[in-house]
Amino acid sequence: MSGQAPAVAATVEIKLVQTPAGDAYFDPAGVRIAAGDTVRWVQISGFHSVTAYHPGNDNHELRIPASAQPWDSDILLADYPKRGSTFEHRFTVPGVYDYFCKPHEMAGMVGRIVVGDPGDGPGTRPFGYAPGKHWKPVPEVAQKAFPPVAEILQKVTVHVR
Ligand SMILES: [Cu+2]
Repeated sequence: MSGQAPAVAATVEIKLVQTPAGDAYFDPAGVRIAAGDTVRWVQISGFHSVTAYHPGNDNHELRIPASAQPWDSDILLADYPKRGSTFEHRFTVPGVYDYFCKPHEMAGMVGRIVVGDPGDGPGTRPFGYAPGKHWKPVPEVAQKAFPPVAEILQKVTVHVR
């Protein structure tokens, strides 16, 4: 890769899915994008949120770059293509971003975005890396659901289901 930014920033789509059996997930669960790109989440079935792991979001563990802005879509309103079924966020700070779905975090509905190079920011650290902060821990079932950073770098897009 050259150090030059692409002339036109990309928009990458991630689906929010719930199967009739109740299985809920982001598809793809892992993506790699370039700084300046936008991710557009699209609610296909079920009701979901797209929420950054950040203390500003209900005291969750910080798992995005320290200088990046957190985001929280809250629960999206409808299935695509109805109004209120999508949410967009533009990523400008390189690093690893972990995020979750509020209704389904306990079911392991989490996702990971690598912007440019992963670096060594909060999203690359072990879960529970700062016990003194008393942040809400990432549930064990969610910890196991994140695609590894190395796999995202290798495949660019990682599907878990
Ligand atoms: Cu969900």
